[in-house]
Amino acid sequence: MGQGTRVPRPRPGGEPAAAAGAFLPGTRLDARRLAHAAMALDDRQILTVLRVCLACDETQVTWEDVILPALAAIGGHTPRACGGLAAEHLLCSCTSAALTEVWAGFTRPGGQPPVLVCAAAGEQHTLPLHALAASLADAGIGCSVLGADLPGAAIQAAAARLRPAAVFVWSQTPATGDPAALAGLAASGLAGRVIAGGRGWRSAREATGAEHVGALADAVSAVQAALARP
Ligand code: B12
Repeated sequence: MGQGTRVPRPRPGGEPAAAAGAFLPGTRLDARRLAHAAMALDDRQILTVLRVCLACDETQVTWEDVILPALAAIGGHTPRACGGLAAEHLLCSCTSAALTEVWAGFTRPGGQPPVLVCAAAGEQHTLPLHALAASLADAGIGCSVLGADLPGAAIQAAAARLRPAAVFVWSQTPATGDPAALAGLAASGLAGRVIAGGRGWRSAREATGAEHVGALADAVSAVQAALARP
């Protein structure tokens, strides 16, 4: 997709509106369909549910109303010995793929400074990065997703090359929420606005020079604010 805000795309496979409407995008029914498809290890069905939801609603709606409940159901309550681990991994890989379809098809508008999105050193939880990148595409903002497990020095090196307006760093658990990495990045002056997201930064909220955001919409707003800064 080119520049400008993202518009809902045609339903995959050109399926009849009535059949696609049975998914009721934006409702908990989609979350249940997603969780059931994951438990059945049915990757086609997982992708279909996700693609229809993402085509009909903004990413934030699909993320919060469909994907997060399904992740909580699969990742939180299913005994891993009963196949839950494979279901969780399949759900994650399909979710990454579907969200990537949204952001990878979007070209950064000419004149927009770079925005970097990555996970902290040791961090393998990357779904929020894809959710943010897709939401930024919805808002007409392009970004580079640097992915999982990025040491502070590597983030700084990327920032030195690209001189982004903002760098978003995700930490899911305290094991990867090292305040020194955030502080070093902010102090380098290379990263523009440093935005920290995820539960892992809970113990690192003070004196890092980073802005902490608690929700997807807040992360999008923080990036927008960074881009609006002269
Ligand atoms: C998917 C998943 C994985 C996948 C990740 C795949 C991927 N590509 O991302 C894999 C299998 C790799 C994985 C690995 C591990 N995981 Co894991 N994982 C999960 C799971 C199911 C979902 C995580 C997720 O993406 N949640 C979505 C996030 C965003 O939800 P949230 O944190 O609730 O979000 C809150 C806010 O952050 C905010 N928010 C929501 N969305 C967004 C988006 C943005 C941009 C922002 C700013 C905010 C925001 O709102 C929410 C409410 O406040 C959770 C359990 C669960 N139900 O959450 C466990 C969980 C996070 N994992 C856990 C663990 C222990 C691990 C492993 C250590 C397991 C192991 N023994 O190997 C490893 C660690 C790997 C590593 N080094 O990072 C624990 C963490 C416990 C802790 N507090 O430390 C959890 C909670 C499971 C559990 N109950 O024990 N995991």
